[in-house]
Amino acid sequence: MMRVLVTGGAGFIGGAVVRRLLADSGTIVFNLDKLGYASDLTGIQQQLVGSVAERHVLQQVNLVDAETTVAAVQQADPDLVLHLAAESHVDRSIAGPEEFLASNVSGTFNLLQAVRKHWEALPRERQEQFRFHHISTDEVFGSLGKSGRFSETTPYDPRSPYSASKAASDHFVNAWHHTYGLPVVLTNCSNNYGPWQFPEKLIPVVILKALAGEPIPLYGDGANVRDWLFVEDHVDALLLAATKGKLGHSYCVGGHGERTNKQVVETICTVLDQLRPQGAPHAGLITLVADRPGHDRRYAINASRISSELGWQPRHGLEQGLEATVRWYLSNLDWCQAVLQQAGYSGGRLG
Ligand code: NAD
Ligand code: TDX
Repeated sequence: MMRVLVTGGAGFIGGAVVRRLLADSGTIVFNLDKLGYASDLTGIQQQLVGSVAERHVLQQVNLVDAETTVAAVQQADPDLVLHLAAESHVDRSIAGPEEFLASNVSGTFNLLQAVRKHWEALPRERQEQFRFHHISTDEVFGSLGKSGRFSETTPYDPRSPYSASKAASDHFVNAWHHTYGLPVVLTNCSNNYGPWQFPEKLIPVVILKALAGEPIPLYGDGANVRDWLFVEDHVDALLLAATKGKLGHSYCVGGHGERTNKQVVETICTVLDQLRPQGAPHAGLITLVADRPGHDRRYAINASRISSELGWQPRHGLEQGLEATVRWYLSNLDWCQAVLQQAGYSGGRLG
């Protein structure tokens, strides 16, 4: 049975990866996570029925602690590592950048050292099959003007504490490949959305504010552009890249889902008008608020490498994915309240 170590498996995307691995394959999953404010295991626990439970091992570990990280990697004894653990919210990185340096840079460094030690000690056959997949973001490439798209050859130009920390982690991963021969693959993905996303990111914030009849905060002029990808489509890409991607290569992943924030927010409001009519259109709640400092204007991805080399395509269009997401949140409002309460976050402006 293949042994897979997923870091950040109690988070939004890592959780989707863990659920897919448990559902689709004969893998044993070691789920390493510090169990921070954005972590929640409800979706995974719903799946731990019968023998599936034996294929999920939770390791509560903070990657900032080098010794515990080494021990966790040794216990997992992995054939494949999917590294998703990171502080992920740009607004929080503006308010408190230290945690991003610690988790995203030192945490990745500690994991690389622990994984290298493990990989170097593997018997030859397992060593040749072993892979380390680092999950990164399109934000490392900076901000686009009106035209053009990011690709694997775009120079790095991170502009927020979050993206600077992710860029640094990408460089460490590449250095461990070039210097020590560690077999790595990287992916740089655009904005994800879908079920189980902690309600601090744009899409769940908009849904919850609209349902509460509260102002929906749109930063700046609302014309910033993101390239939205449904989280399950990202999982497809990650598992392909992790298992079939060329070693030492990176792959850009995007949803062909470029929209302004205003368009996204208005679409959610229209879906809510149909599913939860409240007398007046929800769009009346949209309120322009002070811009995010250093707010990147536009992200867009050219995903032709992963598409031509690995045959990946997103399966969900944005409008379809957004409607499914709104329906999911409407059915899981208790979960939203529970995770917000546990995190001690009341939905106010961050950053
Ligand atoms: P998330 O915040 O929902 O989850 C991250 C998880 O990592 C959390 O459970 C957290 O506890 C864990 N973690 C953080 N620091 C840790 C540490 N020091 N030790 C152990 N665990 C730690 O984030 P997400 O949206 O699921 O993002 C996952 C990864 O994907 C991140 O690396 C992020 O940079 C990347 N990414 C996210 C998006 C997106 O749109 N959400 C897009 C592209 C790339
Ligand atoms: O209340 C809001 N109002 C608003 O206008 C929030 C929370 C956000 N925004 C804007 C800022 C961005 O232009 O919406 C856009 C999306 O914001 P976020 O959901 O915070 O995502 P973003 O900053 O684009 O980063 C996300 O995508 C790339 C993830 O959080 C990162 O982890 C990932 O790397």
